[in-house]
Amino acid sequence: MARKFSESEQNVTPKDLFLNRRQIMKGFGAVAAASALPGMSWAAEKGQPAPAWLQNKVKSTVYRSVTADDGITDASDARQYNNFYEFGTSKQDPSRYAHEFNPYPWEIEVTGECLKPGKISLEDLLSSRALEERIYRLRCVEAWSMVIPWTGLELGSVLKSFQPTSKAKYVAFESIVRPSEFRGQKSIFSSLNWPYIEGLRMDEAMHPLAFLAVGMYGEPVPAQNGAPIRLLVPWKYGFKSIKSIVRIRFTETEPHTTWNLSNPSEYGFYSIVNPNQPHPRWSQANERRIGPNGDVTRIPTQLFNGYSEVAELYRDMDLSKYM
Ligand SMILES: Nc1nc2c(c(=O)[nH]1)N[C@H]1C(S)=C(S)[C@@H](COP(=O)(O)O)O[C@H]1N2
Ligand SMILES: [Mo]
Repeated sequence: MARKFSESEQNVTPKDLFLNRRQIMKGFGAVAAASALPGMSWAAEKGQPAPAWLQNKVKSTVYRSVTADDGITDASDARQYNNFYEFGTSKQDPSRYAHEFNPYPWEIEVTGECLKPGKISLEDLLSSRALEERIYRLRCVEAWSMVIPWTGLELGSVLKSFQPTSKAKYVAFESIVRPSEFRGQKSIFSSLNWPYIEGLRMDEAMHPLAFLAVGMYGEPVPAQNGAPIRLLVPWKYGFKSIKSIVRIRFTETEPHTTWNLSNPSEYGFYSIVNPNQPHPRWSQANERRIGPNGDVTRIPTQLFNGYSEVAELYRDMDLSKYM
């Protein structure tokens, strides 16, 4: 099921060439080929099909950037072993109940410290923008990880278009609340408070690695992975990578975030992947990598999940103090 990349495809755009990517990316027609592979119709089989314009947009991505050297996780694993508490707390709940969520059409509301607040449809947000592909490691705070190819946009370029003011020191993101489609939001024993909220400091959000994905494995993001648009902050624990975003809010003060509110001593605002900073209940030194062909190996966890170029963001911070 996983997309197979040729040796040359995997090697042409290593992560350290990232900042040069606009020069090197021309001419990689790799993604178009993905749509021809079998097993690519998951969204149609298991969830609500994405509208044609979105399928075409994702499939028309013609260049690639920021690859991980690591082998790519099978699409079937990335789509069936998930955390999305709106659907339930087990890893299987999101794919099992994905079909109950209909994300289309979609709108995002932008509020707070910016000159261009308002509502924007997903279609308008994407219409004037070219998508790119990023292959990112995703490291969950629970100490498992995957390597997933995403299609989408640099977060910073999207945020800039709303013209944040000088007062915008942080940006918060909110996920959808729709109990009629998310059984995890219906439960009286609700696991978390809704909406799921996450946030970044503005300079983190503007870092070129911060990404908004609308596609995964060359297809629109399936419901269980956060359709139709979700965040990826690959140097932070997975819970920062909020799914199914309906609201973006620019703020002057640090926003309250869901996991931090639910358990402040275990989940901080920064949540940087750090093998030297154990979780209060377990070590973060290693992770279970769910790799190609479903093979699971135990590998050492890297500081910043290996994305050391973000270190400059935290130059003046003692990372052992800021969880
Ligand atoms: N709205 C929302 N976003 C969420 C979550 C969630 O429960 N709800 N879980 C987070 C966690 S803990 C992880 S590890 C990743 C998992 O993403 P994946 O299922 O696409 O691999 O999504 C994150 N985003
Ligand atoms: Mo996670």
